[in-house]
Parts: sequence; C-alpha cells; structure tokens
Amino acid sequence: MLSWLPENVSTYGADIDSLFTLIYYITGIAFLLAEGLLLLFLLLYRRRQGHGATYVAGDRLGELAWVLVPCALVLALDLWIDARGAETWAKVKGSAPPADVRVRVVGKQFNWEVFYPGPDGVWDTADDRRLENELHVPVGKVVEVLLESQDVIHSFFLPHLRLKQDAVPGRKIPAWFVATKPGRYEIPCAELCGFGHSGMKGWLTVHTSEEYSAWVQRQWATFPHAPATAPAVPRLARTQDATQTKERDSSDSSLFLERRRRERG
Ligand SMILES: [Cu+2]
Repeated sequence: MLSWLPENVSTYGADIDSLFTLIYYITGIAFLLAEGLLLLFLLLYRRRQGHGATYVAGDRLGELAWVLVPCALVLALDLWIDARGAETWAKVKGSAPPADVRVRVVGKQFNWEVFYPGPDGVWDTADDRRLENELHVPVGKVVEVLLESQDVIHSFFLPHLRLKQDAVPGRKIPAWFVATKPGRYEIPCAELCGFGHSGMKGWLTVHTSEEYSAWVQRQWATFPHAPATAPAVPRLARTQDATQTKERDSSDSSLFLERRRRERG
C-alpha cells in the first residue's frame, strides 16, 4: 500500500484510498510504458548514415492501430476506474447520512471561518458561534459541513478524513465526514486562492464525546439557556432547515432587488 499517505481517520477513507491506489498504479504503469517505448523508439530509429526518414500517412489499419489501440486501452481503464468508483462516489458525494453536528464553513482570503448554530440548533440567532480556523467535532459522529466562499474559489481539504471539496462564491455546498480517531488535524486550502494561499490553514480537533461536551459547555457557558448536555444534534431536521435556508436565500435576493430598485428610483 501507499505508506506515504496521511493516516486515515475517516469511515470512508479506505474506499477513497483503494480508488487512489488503483488510479496510482494504472497511471504509474501507463507512464513507465509510454516513456519506456519513447526511449526505445528514440534508440531504434535514431539517425543513421544512409537511412532517410519515411513519411507515414497513417491511413492503413496497421498504422492507425498505434493510435486506436492506446485510445481503446485508456477508455477501458477509465471505465474500470468509473465502475470501481461509482459506489464510493454515491456514498460520499451522492447522499449523506443524517447529521449529528452541523457547521457552516466560509472560506475567505486567507482563512476558514467556522460557524456553529449553538444550543438552539438554529442558524442566525444570538447563540451562533464563529470561530477562526478552528473546527471542533466529536469522534464517531456524522458532521455536516456547509461550504461557502466569501471571495474566490477555495478548496476545503481534510487530508486525514479523505475529504476535499471546493468552496465556490455564491453556492452552498454540503459535505460530510465521520472521524474515527480523536486528534488534531490540518485543514489546508487546496486551491490556489491568492498571495496568502500557502498560509491558509485551519485545524480540525476531533474530541472524545466527553471532551466535546466539555468544549460545548465552555463555548456556550455565557448563554443562560445553555443545555446541561452537549447539543450534538441540532434540533432542526434536515428538511426543515433546508427549507429555511432556501427561504432565507430568496429573502436575501429579494432584499437585494429591492435595494437596487430604490437606488435606481
Ligand atoms: Cu487557498
């Protein structure tokens, strides 16, 4: 296996790694074959006294085969990778298990802003928390990350969780993961996003459930309605919240249009 990969602490990490390994060996072998043939042909058909160059039109089947056979091979290997990856893609990107913890992550030049809905589980209320470059989650729980960008395209990358997803201005893109081991892991930005890109790095802290409860207590200690136990599960169901987000979006855009109308008028 590929021992230089970062430690896998994700429930779906093994699936991603197995695909990565497949692609790694296919492209590695293809590279060695192509470059080996190139060197061999350079040697075999090098310039020699008394041998002129031959013009090859490529219109005979035997000549065309040099193009068509590699094309068919590449296509077949592509389809193989697609077939092997379909199930993993469906699991990781196609659907998400019900979230235990939900956060919003906004990429901006040059840091990650992490928002928690707070004990009431509702966004945009007084108990929301905003953290800079710090994402705290409990181990073994489904974490849903709603990705946004304030300026340019960023890429939210959790190498140890085998998760990478672009954050695109104007879009809210959901991603999810379940961490299997407590620890502190890097969150680099994996998309060149400006002069400070190389320094754009946050930290994911995966707590044990007791540690996470204690962390939640500390974060929301100042709120009188802070719960006795950790709000691991925000109160809103997924569908309810999706509707609410949609409503807020449309009201945002209608406010924007209204403002434009007033500015013009
Ligand atoms: Cu970046």
